[in-house]
Amino acid sequence: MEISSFDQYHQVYKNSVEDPEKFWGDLSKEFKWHKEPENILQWDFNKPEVRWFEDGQLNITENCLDRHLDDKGDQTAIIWEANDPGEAPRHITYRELFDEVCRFANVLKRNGLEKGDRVCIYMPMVPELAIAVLACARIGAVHSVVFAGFSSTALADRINDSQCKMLLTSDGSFRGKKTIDLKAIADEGLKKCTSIQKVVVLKRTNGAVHMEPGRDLWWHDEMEKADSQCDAEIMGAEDLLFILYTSGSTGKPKGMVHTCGGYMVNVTYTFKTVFQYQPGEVYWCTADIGWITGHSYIVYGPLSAGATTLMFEGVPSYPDMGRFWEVVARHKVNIFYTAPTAIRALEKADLSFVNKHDLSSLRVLGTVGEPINAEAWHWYDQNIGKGRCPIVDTWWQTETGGIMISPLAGITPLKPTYATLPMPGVQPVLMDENGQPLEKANQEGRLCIEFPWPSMARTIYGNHQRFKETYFSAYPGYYFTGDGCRRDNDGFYRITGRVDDVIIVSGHNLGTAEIESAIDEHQKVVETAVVGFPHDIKGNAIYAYVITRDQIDDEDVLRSEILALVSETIGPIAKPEKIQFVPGLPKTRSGKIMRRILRKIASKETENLGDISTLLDPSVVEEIMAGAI
Ligand code: 7RM
Repeated sequence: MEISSFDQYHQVYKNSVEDPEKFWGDLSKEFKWHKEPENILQWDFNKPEVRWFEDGQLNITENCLDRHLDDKGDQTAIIWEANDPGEAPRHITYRELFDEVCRFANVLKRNGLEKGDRVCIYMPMVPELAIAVLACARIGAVHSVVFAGFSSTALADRINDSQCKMLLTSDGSFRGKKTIDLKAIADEGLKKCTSIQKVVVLKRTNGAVHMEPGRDLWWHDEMEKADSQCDAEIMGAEDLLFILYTSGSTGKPKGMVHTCGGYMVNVTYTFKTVFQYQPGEVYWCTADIGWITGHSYIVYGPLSAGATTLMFEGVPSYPDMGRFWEVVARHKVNIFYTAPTAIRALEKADLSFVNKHDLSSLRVLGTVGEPINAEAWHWYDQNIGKGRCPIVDTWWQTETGGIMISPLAGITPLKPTYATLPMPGVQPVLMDENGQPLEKANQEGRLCIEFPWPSMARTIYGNHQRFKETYFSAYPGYYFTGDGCRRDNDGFYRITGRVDDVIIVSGHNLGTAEIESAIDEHQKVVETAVVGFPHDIKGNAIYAYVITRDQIDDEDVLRSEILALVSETIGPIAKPEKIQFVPGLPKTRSGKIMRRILRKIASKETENLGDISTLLDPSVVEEIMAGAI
């Protein structure tokens, strides 16, 4: 079952798809269950309905905490690195984490929470956020983490959608040079919420906050009163573990529902297998816990695997562009997992920010979140991995819960920009426009999955119909990912981007990612986003927003060089009609470009841009609008 060679991967993969129930059933045996599952899988993609390990009973926190206490009680579970490099890091052992989680679980219980109640968590990246998540899971309350950079409206919408009973937040948060008054934002949001009965507030910045009598409680006061003995609630494998909101194309966020047993088995297995985690290694995923990557690969996967997981409160650019590398050196990080957007931002900075830090501890690098362009891949490989660390380009989604297509570190041959091969148990299919599976090599289509896997989302909270329409209706009998994908001669998969990002120019389908990669090859270009806009003759034309490395002397010269490059690499059909040089792009925190906004600017429909409060930096929108052509 262990995979340590490429041949073994093929063998395990083959077994896993020939008998998925045996494959996942065997994997489930290494966990602590109160009742071991016998009923491995029920499914029907037409309803859709998927149930894994249904008669199994467990608590995921016993797997993340209790079961490590005997042999790893004194091992560091979480290393915490503060926003400010001057503030001392924290090292929390498995035993300490266990105690804190149990105590906070008692706080939740004493304040009236029961199994099945929803809890909204709106907190900075401090260990207490992980503790809050695990404490909810301990008592069977369903957590809904909302990224602490989101606005009061975004917070209120999410609280209301799932009728959360409690909010966990902090007085404020530190992000780079900024201090954010999180509690004030939460209070603003709560004016629109009636379901919240209690708010527990962690002190982080020591800023002045309003405490609503009868509703608001201090975290530290509550913890003082709490006992550190808290038996885990016994959960059915299909009971809800968490809801996580992901933005939908309509603007109304979808509350993706994940359940206990399958999620646990899947994220633990993928964590160990993809990164080839070795006992004692320090693993760092730079994502925020407000994103699925943080849920699966900062908290649940690593802790269930007994790993040491690093949590970072800050941003890559503070106090300077070398912060990530300084943290790698300081904590001797072995495995480093980040997003292409971060790599491209750091690539812009002077190499001295990299080279003054000792990165020799690194063994494996990873990326997630969007297609990585070849240039960023090579920069990461050469300058961070020094040509000796495999890069795992992991493709997956909030909806899939865990990694689906990815190299296994040191095992799968790498091919830049390719997520390579499916994980054992994952059965990808490429579809043509008519819903026919593409069987041959070297074809591009829409990526679907034809068989359930344990960590898949079970529904959209309160809206099963939307779940069915979004994921199971385009290709009946298949899960549709929404991504375009190419499979090459070796059977390797390359994700080409969201299919709703495809631009049809004079009847030709052009993937935005392909055009963007071509433009990014220009040495003066750092990053590009392209969108379509209506054109009288071509139907659509291409509008490119380009970030350059330095100030440009002659924009028109660079424009013609870019056009020549696109012509050469893709063909004249893909040449942008307009090229605008911009200081930044409208991105979500996880690095996804909000093309919806760029499309509106390109087609000069800027009256109603929709909600832009979930952007990393909403101010770039103004700047782009000011320079629009
Ligand atoms: C984990 C996460 C999901 C979407 C997905 C893709 C894109 C993610 C990659 C990728 C190319 C990758 N969850 N995506 N990983 N595209 N290569 N390695 O990102 O729900 O926030 O986003 O992200 O389009 O559908 S997510």
